[in-house]
Amino acid sequence: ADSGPSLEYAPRTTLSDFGTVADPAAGGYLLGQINYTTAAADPTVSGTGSPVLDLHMTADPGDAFSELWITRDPVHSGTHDGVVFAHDGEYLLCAGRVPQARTYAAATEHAYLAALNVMRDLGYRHCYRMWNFVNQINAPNAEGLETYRDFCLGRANAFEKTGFGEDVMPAATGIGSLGGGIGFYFLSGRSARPTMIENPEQMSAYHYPRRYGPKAPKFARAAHLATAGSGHVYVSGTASITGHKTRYAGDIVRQTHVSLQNIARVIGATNLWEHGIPDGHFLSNLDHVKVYVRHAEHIPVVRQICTRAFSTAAEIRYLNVDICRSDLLVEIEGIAY
Ligand code: 3HB
Repeated sequence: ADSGPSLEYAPRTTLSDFGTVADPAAGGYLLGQINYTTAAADPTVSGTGSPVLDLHMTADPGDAFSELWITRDPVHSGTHDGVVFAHDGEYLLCAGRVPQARTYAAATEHAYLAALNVMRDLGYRHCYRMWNFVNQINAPNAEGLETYRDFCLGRANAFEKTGFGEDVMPAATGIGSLGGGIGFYFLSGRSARPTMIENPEQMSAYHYPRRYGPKAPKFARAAHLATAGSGHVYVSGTASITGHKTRYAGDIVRQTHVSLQNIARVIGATNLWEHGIPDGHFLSNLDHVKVYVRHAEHIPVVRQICTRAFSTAAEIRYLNVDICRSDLLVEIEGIAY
C-alpha cells in the first residue's frame, strides 16, 4: 500500500440514520463510525474492530445519525492513551474525548498529543481533516476564558510541541455540542499529502488577531486530497466571516448566504488553480454536508436556502448547536467530489 501510485482512493463516507446501519461495510471495511446522537461517550473499539465515537449532537433521538468511514483495505485498530484508532495501510482515523472540566487547555493538549503520537508512530503523518465538538463552547471556563479559546490554546500548544507548522494545517470543524466535554476525530494519510486551501476573502484562521483568543485556531479553510478523478476537497466549518470579522450579526439569512459564498469561493476553479489544483468545484458538487444552526427556529429558513444551493442528491444534516463565535448563527461544512 505504501509503494507506487497510491492516490487512487480515500475512505468513503455516508450519513446513515442511527440504528439502521444494516451492513455498514458493504463493499469495504469500516474505518470508523461517528454517532451524532443524544449522549456523549468515550471512544471505543467495537466488537468488529472499528472505532466508535458517540457525540451529543441532538436532543431528539429521531434526528440522530451515524457517519460511516468506509475504506478499501482491511483495518487494524487499537487504543493508545485514551485515543482509539483504525488504519488500513493508507488512511488512519483516530478519535478521542476530553471529559467535562473546569478548564480545557491542558487536557486538550494531552489528548491531541496522544492522537498526534499515534499518527507519528504508525506513519500517517498527513492529517487532512479534524472535527472538534465542544460543549458550552461560548461559555467562560472557571478562569473566565471562553471555552472555545481555551480549547484553541491547548490545540495550538500540542501543534507547537509536535512541529505541526502553518504549512500542514488540516481542514477542521470546531463547533458546539450538547454535552460530554470535547469529542474529536482526525483523518490522516500515509503517502497522500493533502494540499491546504485558504480563502482569499478570509484571513487565514491561524493568523487571526489576538483579540479572538490567546492562540489562534489552527486549521486551513479546506484540504484537497488527490485521488482518482479531480480529488476530494474537505471543506472546513465555514461561517459568515470575511477578513477576520463576523458579517451580518443577527441576520440568519445573510449569514447563510455569506457562508455559502465563502465555500463557493474556496472550492471554485479560480482558487483551486491558485493552489495548484486544476479542477474547480461548485456548491452542487458538495456532499455529506453538515449545517450547524445556533437557534432551532432558524433551521427552516437555513434549510430552504441550503436546499436550493446544494444538489438534490446531497446528504445534508442540520444540527442545532452553538457556533465558535457568539455572534455567528450558522456554519456549514462538506466534501466536494
Ligand atoms: C476550529 O477551531 O477548528 C474551527 C472552528 C470553526 C470552523 C472551523 C474550524 O468555527
